[in-house]
Amino acid sequence: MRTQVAIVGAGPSGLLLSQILAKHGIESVIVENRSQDYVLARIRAGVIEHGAVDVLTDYGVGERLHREGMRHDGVHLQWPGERRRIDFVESCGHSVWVYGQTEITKDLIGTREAAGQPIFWSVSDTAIHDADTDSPRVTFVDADGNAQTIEADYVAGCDGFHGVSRPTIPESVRSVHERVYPYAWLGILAEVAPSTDELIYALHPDGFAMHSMRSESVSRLYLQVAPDDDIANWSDERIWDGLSTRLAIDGWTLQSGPTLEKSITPMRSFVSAPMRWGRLFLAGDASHIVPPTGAKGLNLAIADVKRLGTALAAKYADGSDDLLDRYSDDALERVWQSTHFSWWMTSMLHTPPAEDPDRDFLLQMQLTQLRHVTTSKAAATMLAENYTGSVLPYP
Ligand code: FAS
Ligand code: PHB
Repeated sequence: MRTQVAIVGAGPSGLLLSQILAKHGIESVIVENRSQDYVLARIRAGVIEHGAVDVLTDYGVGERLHREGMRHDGVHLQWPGERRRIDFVESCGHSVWVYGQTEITKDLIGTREAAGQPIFWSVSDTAIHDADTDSPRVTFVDADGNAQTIEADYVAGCDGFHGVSRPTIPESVRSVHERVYPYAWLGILAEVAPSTDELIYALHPDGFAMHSMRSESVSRLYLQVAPDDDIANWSDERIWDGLSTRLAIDGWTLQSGPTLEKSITPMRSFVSAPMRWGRLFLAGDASHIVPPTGAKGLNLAIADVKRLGTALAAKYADGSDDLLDRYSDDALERVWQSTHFSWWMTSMLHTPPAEDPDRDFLLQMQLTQLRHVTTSKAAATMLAENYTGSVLPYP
């Protein structure tokens, strides 16, 4: 088969790219190695930058977000004995929205399927060929076991951290920067009304904790755990005890409820450059990973595909290569800004492991940082601009 853009991966970046391209009259075919049900069941991001909300709205997949999502104008930062609020609107004039990545994926799949978008689910043996020529190809085995080939003008690698796209770029061309953190996140989805109006990020000697949400009846909460910990060690009772202790503050009570999902996610910062090789363009987690503390992963993926979609549209419209040639450098500017912010939030809010010789000194630095960012207008504005995504203009 032949198309204009072959997209590997039906996560938020692959699906949104196909939607953006379609709005510009550009055809694409998506191949995904998981089933549709598996992709729809994944619990991931929850905080959406205002610029990302504008992209989803402008490309016709924002209606339910505006109807069911929650606009948050601030965030709570906490340490033992203190909970203080940072007002985003007062600090930088922008807000964020809380709306599950699961819902965004549902909206995108619904919209693409209604538009007749070819998506091959449950494929295997995906491979990208001749990306450094004018006629790249993607080969795969479809769900029925048939070998298939897509000939395309361009290939978009939207297949996440463990995909085949990034390794298609020769190692001699790639430069990788990585930090693996000495802790992980245990996340739960719980059927209980949130006990807070806005997110709470808490530093505690026992470890970081966070209270987020998905709706007025579903909460999302996280605990810092050891990177090699096993979810089997964490009964629901132990999880709620940990959350109550770490989020405790006078005059406030955490409501607990039935756990719908629980899992442990490792934490790393990872950037692979360049994000383009010949006619292969990487977007989202295929090229970069941030620890979720800054709520940046999904937002970066959306910014990447807005930028890539616009560049491809310009190429097909008037033959100009300018935006395509600038794609990697321009995208990496936002990637590094978000990578720095996510590392800074993670370092400020997570308790160093017991074996760290500098633990006590680092904790004093973190407490000092938290006091500063919640009292200094300049420091609060720095956090607000980065958290809302207004620190850099959206592509
Ligand atoms: P994805 O990984 O979502 O999608 C890639 C797709 O490619 C997958 O469907 C995969 O199955 C498919 N694929 C892989 N290999 C393939 C192959 N060989 N052939 C075909 N298909 C293939 N980000 C935030 O902004 N805010 C948050 O609050 C937040 N919380 C998170 C919590 C958790 C637990 C996790 C894991 C991540 C979180 N993130 C968060 C980051 C997350 O949202 C990612 O950044 C986002 O899913 C990136 O989207 P994609 O680039 O589309 O990659
Ligand atoms: C979430 O709601 O899942 C969430 C929110 C903020 C983060 C990470 C995850 O920083």
